Amino acid sequence: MAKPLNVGMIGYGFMGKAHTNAYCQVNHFFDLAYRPVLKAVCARSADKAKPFADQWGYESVETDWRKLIQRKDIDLIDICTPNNTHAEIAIAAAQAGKMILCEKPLAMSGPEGLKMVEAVEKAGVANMVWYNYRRVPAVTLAKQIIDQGTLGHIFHYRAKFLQDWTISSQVPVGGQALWRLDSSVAGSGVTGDLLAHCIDTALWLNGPIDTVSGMTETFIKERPGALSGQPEQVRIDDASAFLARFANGSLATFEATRYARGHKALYTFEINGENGSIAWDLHDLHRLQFFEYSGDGRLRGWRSIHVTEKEHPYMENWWVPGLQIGYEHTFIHQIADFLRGLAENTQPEPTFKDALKTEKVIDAVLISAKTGSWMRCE
Ligand code: SOE
Repeated sequence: MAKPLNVGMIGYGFMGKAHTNAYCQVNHFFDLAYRPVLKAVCARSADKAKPFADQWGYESVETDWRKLIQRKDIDLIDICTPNNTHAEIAIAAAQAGKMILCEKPLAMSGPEGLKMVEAVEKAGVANMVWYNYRRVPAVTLAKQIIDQGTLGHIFHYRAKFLQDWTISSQVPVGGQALWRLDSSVAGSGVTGDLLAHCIDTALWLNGPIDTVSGMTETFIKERPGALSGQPEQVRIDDASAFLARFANGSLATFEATRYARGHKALYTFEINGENGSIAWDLHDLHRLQFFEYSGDGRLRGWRSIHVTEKEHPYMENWWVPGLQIGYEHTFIHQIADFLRGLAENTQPEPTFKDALKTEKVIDAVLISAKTGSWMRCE
């Protein structure tokens, strides 16, 4: 019988659902020593938290996160709140001795992220950041292929995350739904929101980034304020692109925008090595494109691997070969790995310390975009 692990979730939005769904599903599909129990959900307004608790099966509701983290019956705090609240909550939760799962990006900046890393390390509590795309089976397969050296020396890394939901100048800034457009809450725009994913995956697949040269743009400089009703200045970056040099010598380009008409969440990456290449696309997430330069030249070509076989990462826990899984499963995989780590006394990645590396790249990109200089990521 799996041991209960009592979860206190702070926040109830899009990520609150994705994480809660993972807690509900994980023990049905993975054989684990721990079982998440939905103890409490916390939101400032009980009117919002109560229906969420009822719908998802949380046993109780809190309206003050400080009270939640002091509760003796809570083992793990899951932070699903906007970016500007992550640090304060995580540091207090670590001091209260709770395990912490935190939504991405870790923090508003590298220095803030460092304080979070110090707090969890001092408290010795298990911690992880929800960079969920690492746990798409096709992306994990890419990691396995790279780690076994199949691509040989890596020359290029190319990543994009394209959306189109802020093209209208009437999309307001701020408030509950649109905090991502408010720099005081989000920190940055697409750099911290979308490029954070691309950077996390890239650091995982291709190692550290040494230097970056970035550019950002805010296309719509004033928007209606969701709360004030008045025009407000927009301070986030709407689009962001940077060049990078990895420590392994490879050259990279990264791009993210919310102004790529026609694209909703087109996260793609491609890696080119001396013996092969890999490409992946979130809109077709169960496929990995793979080119291997070997064998009979007449038969060489890109293959599209349908990542649904029992041999593929995570897939033996799901349906029969050929049947796909999707976005929500990446969160289930992440919590499965976390629970396995608890049982085995290992710390699955990305930890706060891993996610801090992404913050440092983000900071360097934003400074570079302001100064026009190449920046080191340290
Ligand atoms: C933004 O639209 C967003 O929801 C990000 O915040 C998520 O992290 C990304 O996975 C999908 O897009």
